[in-house]
Amino acid sequence: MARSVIDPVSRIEGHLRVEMEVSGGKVTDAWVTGGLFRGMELILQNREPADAAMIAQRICGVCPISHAHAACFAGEGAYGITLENGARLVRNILEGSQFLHSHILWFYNLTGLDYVDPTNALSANVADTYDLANAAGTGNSDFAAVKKHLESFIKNGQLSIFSGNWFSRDTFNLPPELDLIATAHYLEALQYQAKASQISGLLGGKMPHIMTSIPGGTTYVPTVEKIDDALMRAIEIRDWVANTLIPDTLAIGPYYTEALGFGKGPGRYAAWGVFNSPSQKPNERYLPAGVIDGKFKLHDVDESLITEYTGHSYYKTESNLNPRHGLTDPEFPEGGRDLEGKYTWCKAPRYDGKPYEAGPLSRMLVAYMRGVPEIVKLIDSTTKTLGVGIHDLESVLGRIVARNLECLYIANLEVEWLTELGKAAADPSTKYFTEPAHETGEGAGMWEAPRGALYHFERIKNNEIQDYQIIIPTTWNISPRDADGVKGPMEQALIGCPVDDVEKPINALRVVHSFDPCVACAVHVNEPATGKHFEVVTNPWGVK
Ligand code: NFE
Repeated sequence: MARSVIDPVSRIEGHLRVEMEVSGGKVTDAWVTGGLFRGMELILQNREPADAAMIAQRICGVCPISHAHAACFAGEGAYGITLENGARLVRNILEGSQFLHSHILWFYNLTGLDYVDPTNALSANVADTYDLANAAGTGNSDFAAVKKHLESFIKNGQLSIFSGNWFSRDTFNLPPELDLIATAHYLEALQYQAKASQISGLLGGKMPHIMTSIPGGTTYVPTVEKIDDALMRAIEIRDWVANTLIPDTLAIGPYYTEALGFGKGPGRYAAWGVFNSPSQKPNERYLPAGVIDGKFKLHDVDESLITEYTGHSYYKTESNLNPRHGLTDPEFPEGGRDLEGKYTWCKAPRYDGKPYEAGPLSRMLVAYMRGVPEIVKLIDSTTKTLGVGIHDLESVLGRIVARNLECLYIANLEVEWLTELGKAAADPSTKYFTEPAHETGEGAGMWEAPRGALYHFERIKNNEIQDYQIIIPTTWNISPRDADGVKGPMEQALIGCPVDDVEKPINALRVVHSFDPCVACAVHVNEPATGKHFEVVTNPWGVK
């Protein structure tokens, strides 16, 4: 038995520590620790719902739009109103542009380097690289120029993020030509992320942290010129995702089929649904709401079944409260971090008392089981091409396939929504805002961020926030054990993961990155009035 630790996990946002027991070349136990300290919900006390839509976005620079929208939906629930169609479209487009940025970033720049070795690209034959790109149906680049740049980076010792770190050559499987293609597209991906954020900026005023989504609708007034600017970018992104990101996924996947064999989480999937259709019903969203239980049966979402356990987290708060009655009361334990006791700032959300995975795999499986035609087509054709079944997607490679297919689905929709908004903008009867029906009430915004199911709840009195609670996607995935000792989804997914070298647990990193964790989002601690807890967090592991 040996101990393997990844701390900090790099290429994510925030500070995450993964500690594993390894026996016989496999992970036999795992503890996932969120090590970041944050304050948010108390900041929202006594403010207006419109403030929450602005302030809550500051949780994260990667998924601020989802927080704006979940806060808006919570506010609209409290106000007793639903969105006008113009506002529905603007929100879908803003949310879509953020998803596209996030998904492209994740595949190429965050998890890509777990599979692609840019240094190996130096051995590529450029002519063969063009042949391979054409055979794979993926985008051509100036492969000779990229190779030359790589050579000069390496010669000058400037490899930086591309340096091999602790991953030796035998942990990578791609031929040099495919490494060169993927490295060229790594660089191209940066431009397409920028285009996606430009769409967010055009409709949202700026990015990150948009200015135009407020409870009741949007303050954005569509004009033909701005919609054309956004549409041009959306078409470029759609074409690049279809003709580069998807063929790259299908070209790289077969070299890592072993990643189909590990990384399964709890086998339960939750999605609150995202991108409203005209009905605005969660089950009819473009990515609908639903939960899949341990027997792979689909159910409607029941908010009352959500609870948060805190026995292994740095809180005094009572356990198993529904977030409508949730409290957050941080307390770092005297003895420091303890794997038998409290070992993370992350609470343990449970649905019907059980851990559930959140994220694109959950959304795509729910959409598939709800029979969304485009999703059924995408999943069936991809599993056929890869020669796998639907349950093989419950794996590391499955999460990659699910996120990238979802990226294509959203890229197509983004173009459709912008085209629709262009028509709506030309119609003077289109409405973008609804006044509150009342100013005392409560509402939950159950929505999705790129990383999964997102929940904001607020209770207001005379337009003033009395209570606010947030449960964020990564909190579901990196949650610790619960009262029954049942591990969180990422902890479960790590069990059985092959680790040949405890000092270089590349497959464990692949598991972790497959969830695209964001600890800035996941860990939420209310700042106590005294500020006392800042002292303890300077030494969060209790290291002497
Ligand atoms: Ni900081 Fe976030 C997303 C949210 S965390 S990125 O997506 O909410 O899971």
